[in-house]
Amino acid sequence: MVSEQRKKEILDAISNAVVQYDEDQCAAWCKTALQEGLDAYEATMKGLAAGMDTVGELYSRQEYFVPELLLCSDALYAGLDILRPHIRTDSAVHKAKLLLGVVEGDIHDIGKNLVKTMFEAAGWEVHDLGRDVRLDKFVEEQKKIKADLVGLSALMTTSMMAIEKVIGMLKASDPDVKVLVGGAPLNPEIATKFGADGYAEDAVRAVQEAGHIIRRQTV
Ligand code: B1M
Repeated sequence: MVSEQRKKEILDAISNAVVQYDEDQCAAWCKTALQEGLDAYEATMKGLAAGMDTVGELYSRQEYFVPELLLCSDALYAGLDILRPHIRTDSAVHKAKLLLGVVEGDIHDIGKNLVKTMFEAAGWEVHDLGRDVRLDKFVEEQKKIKADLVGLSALMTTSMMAIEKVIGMLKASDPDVKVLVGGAPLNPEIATKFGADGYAEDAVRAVQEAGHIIRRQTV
């Protein structure tokens, strides 16, 4: 079993590689994490996602700009490619369908992709519409797929407003549709105000909350 000190060293190295937009180092440290027995999900959240939090702070302080953000994202994805296949699956979870996307006007998809990874790891069938998704596309696809849950993500206060609109459109088309929302500007109060059936602040809680929503529906 790896010591706490070594674990911290590896997680910090993964995080730093994201911040320094070093794809090779990021991939190499993620491989080290697996070789030394770290949990792949913990390495994703406390290494890769933690690095992206620091990047966000640098961006806010105008030390990093959009090109750096993109390079950091590339480094994060290089690491995620290594870790993703090792994120533990929960075969006990009911095989359900999720229709997922980032709403119109918003191209931030790193968080949505982590959410997708966690749902897939938990055994869900995920229909990923991508980012900057036209609002009527969610309604159109939901009619075809009849997913158990629609997941909406928004990362900006501006694009967040589209969530309320699309929930209205989805519920007008099918009053029984269930919607889960998430993304940095949202919180449980806003989610409720927008008419969502659930809110989650991160990818793991999203899967847990999805389970609660589905169970509430079937009892
Ligand atoms: Co931009 N960006 N960005 N950006 N960017 C933010 C969001 C911002 C807060 C930065 C800032 O000003 N401090 C700010 C928004 C301000 C606001 O709210 N109004 C901002 C801005 C302004 C912009 C541009 C307008 C900049 C410009 O062009 N001048 C532009 C937007 C263009 C557009 O969308 N139309 C822009 C562009 C970009 C890049 C393309 C360069 C890049 C995105 C790359 C990509 O996603 N492919 C980028 C990035 C990387 C960021 C920051 C730095 C990091 C976002 C991120 O990936 N976080 C961000 C600052 C920050 O967040 N500190 C910022 C890591 C990720 C793991 O976390 O996405 O929160 P997150 O996801 C979490 C949870 O939120 C949750 O789970 C995830 C995993 O745990 N979650 C869900 C997310 N979706 C969920 C759905 C669920 C449940 C949980 O259920 C369905």
